[in-house]
Order: sequence, then structure tokens, then C-alpha cells
Amino acid sequence: MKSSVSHLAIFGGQPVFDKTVHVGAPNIGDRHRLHELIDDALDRRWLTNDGPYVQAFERQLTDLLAVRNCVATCNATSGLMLVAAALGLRGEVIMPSLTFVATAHALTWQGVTPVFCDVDPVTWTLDPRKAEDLITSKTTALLGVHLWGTACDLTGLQRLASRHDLKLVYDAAHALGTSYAGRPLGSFGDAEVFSFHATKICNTFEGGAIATDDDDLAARVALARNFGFVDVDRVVSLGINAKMSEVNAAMGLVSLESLDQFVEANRRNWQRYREGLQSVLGLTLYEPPMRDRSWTHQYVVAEVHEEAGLSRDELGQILAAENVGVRRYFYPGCHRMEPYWTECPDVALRLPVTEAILGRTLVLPTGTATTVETVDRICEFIRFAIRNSNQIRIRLRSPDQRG
Ligand code: T4K
Repeated sequence: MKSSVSHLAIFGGQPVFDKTVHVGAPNIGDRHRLHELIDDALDRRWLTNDGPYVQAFERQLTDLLAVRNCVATCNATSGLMLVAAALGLRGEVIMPSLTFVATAHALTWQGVTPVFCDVDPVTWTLDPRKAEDLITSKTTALLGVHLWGTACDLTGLQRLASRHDLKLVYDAAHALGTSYAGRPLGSFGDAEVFSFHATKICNTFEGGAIATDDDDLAARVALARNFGFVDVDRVVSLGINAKMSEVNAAMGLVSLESLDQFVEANRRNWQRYREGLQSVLGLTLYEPPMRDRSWTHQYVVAEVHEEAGLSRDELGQILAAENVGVRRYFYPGCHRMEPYWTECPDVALRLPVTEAILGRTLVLPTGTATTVETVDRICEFIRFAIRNSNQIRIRLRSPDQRG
């Protein structure tokens, strides 16, 4: 470990890690099994278009999520778009700005205006009380995001949606394997949309799935996912190509087989981060209220407070130089990204909780690609940096940092 701040990589010293340790490094299950499945698909010469692996993946998801229907898609963004179209969303939809920009873009592609709402300061998910203030005659739905796998206020949002006759959709991109009051996320609201992107707890390289108890809605999104075909030469409605391929589904099947191991690795890393960072002044780890909730610990989100002596960005800068690939998700917030910012620059004023969170959070590496030894070294480095924050700050801000 560094013995003085002049040994930091940012001042020309050797980085703590030779190769970058990434946030989002994929979990990979049994690769031999994956190769077998891919070989089998190649032998069968059935590569996409509702193949047997896609169907098996959908069945397994249906069981895991305890929901009536799962429709696999090429990614979650198109899953959200299909749901918005199939539910006939128009006008305005209230959603948090504290999310990946895909949530907002999926609505905008459908000609729907995302109305950004602040989040609850404890769960960091859509605040039903604040959402109610934003309902107008143009509002057609609420879109909650189970951020970092933390369940939204499911009861509060359902009550609000029912009272105002609104559709209720959840972006469950982070939520595979999590539950609320013993019930897996997946069957709440009108539909929930999962992501199986490479960075998610289970991945299909790229992929998504729409989960819903509404059979009619499931049929409509399945139809739209395949251009609107009901038969080889009969198209009955507008559709798009949002299908999942067999190779993606094979990866999904293999990933689901290892879900428990992935969760276990995350829990172990998370615990290790907690122990390694608990005495660090001004640094805390985000953890939702665990009452009624289960969590996969897929994301290690550090909150850097003023007492740390280094800002979030300064800590991020020195970690990156040490080859720790941290991310400040979802900075600066959808409302500060285009096309939303130009259209409504004063929205930031009504998002104080969102803005504060976006200004202090840093996501740290975890998952099966990150060993406990790596976590220990990252914690040790953070402890060193914050203990020496005064000196580091002075060096960082001096004109000649290598002097
Ligand atoms: N809603 C929410 C709340 C979401 O978080 C997302 C996606 C969506 C909706 C939409 O889901 P999809 O349509 O994508 O299914 C990444 C992902 O592309 C995105 O899927 C994800 N959220 C978002 C949180 O992260 P970027 O722009 O940060 O990707 P990138 O390339 O910078 O990689 C992220 C990190 O992962 C880096 O540290 C590198 C590492 N990585 C990435 C890949 C692809 C690897 O180590 N290996 C890899 O193969 O968006």
C-alpha cells in the first residue's frame, strides 16, 4: 500500500492494481454448459425467432418471479418501449430522474413526456407524495424504478395509481432476485421490465424481459416484439424487432443456474466493504431499509460526505488512477441530460433529494469478478486516501501536481 501521498498514481506512482478492476464486470456462469448449449443451437440451426431456449428462459423467469407471463426482449429499453405502446401511454408519465437515461428515453421514443419527480430520501425510489403533486390531466401513468434493486413503495404507488386511474409500470432493470414481503419483484403494477445486460446480476450479454400478470398485455407485447405477426404472412398491428436470440437465451439459462452463487459473492463482498469502510469518516454505504425487503447486493454504492475531506469526484479521480474503475451512476440525472435539460432547465429545483444523492455517490466494483482480496485492497486505499485527505486535496489542487 502507498506509504505517502506522493506515491499515489495520480502523482506518478505505481497504481494499486495492474489491470483495471471494473464496476459492472459481468458475472459468468458455467461456460462449458454455455458452449454446449450454443453448439446445440448451431446443430439445430435455430438461432432466433422464439426458439426453444428463449421459451425455456421465459418459463424459468416466470417461475422465479412468480408471475403469469414473461416476454423476453433484446434489451430492457425496448421492453419499456413495448410496454408503453401496449398500455397506450400518452401525454405525461411521472418517473424519477434518478435512473439510467434509458428509462426516460424509452418513453420519449413513444412520444410520451417524462415528468421527473423527486425520490424518497431513504429508499431513493419514486416518492408517491411528490408524484401526486405532479399529476395533471395529461398524466397517463407512473413509472417507478427499483433503483439498485430496492423495491419502490409498492403500496403507496399502487394506491396513487388506482385513485387517479393511472397505469403503473416498474423499471426492474436492477431487481432480478429481489423481493418485497416475501414476494419476488416482477408481478407488481401493470408490468415490470427487467434488464439482462452484461452488467446485471444475471446477463444474456444484452437482453430484457417484460413480466406481467395481465395475459392480454403479455400477448400484445409478444406480438409487437415480432413486427406484429400473428401468422407467417399476417400482420395485425404495428410492431418492431425486439426479439431475443437463442445465444442470448442460452447465456440467460446458464446465468440463472448460478444466480445463488452470484448473490453469495455479492453478499460476501458487500460485507467486506462494510467492515473495511465502517471506520472511515464521511463515507457510508447505501443500504435500503431491509424490513420486508430482500436484496442481491449487486451494487455497492458509497456515499461521500463533506467530513471525508475529499469530494466524491476527487475520490473517484484518485481511485480511477489506481485502476479502480468506479462510476458515479446516474450523474448528472436524466433531467440534466438532453433532450430533457434544454426543454425544462428549472426541473432541478424540484429535485433536491435527487440532486444531493447524485452529488455524493460512487459505485464500487463487486460481483464474481471481484475477489475479497481486491475489496480489501480497495478499502485499504480508500482509508489511506481519506486519512490523508488534507494533503491529497492540496496536491490535487496545486498547479504542478507532480512537483
Ligand atoms: N433502467 C435502468 C435502471 C438501467 O440501469 C438500465 C441499464 C436500463 C433501464 C436499460 O437496460 P438495457 O436496455 O441496457 O437492458 C451500462 C449498461 O449498458 C446499461 O445496461 C445499464 N443500465 C447501465 C447502468 O450500465 P454504461 O454506459 O455505464 O456502460 P459501460 O460500457 O460504460 O459499462 C459499464 C461498466 O461495466 C464499466 O465499468 C465496464 C463494465 N463492463 C461493461 C461491459 C458491457 C464490463 O466489465 N464488461 C462488459 O462486457 O451502461
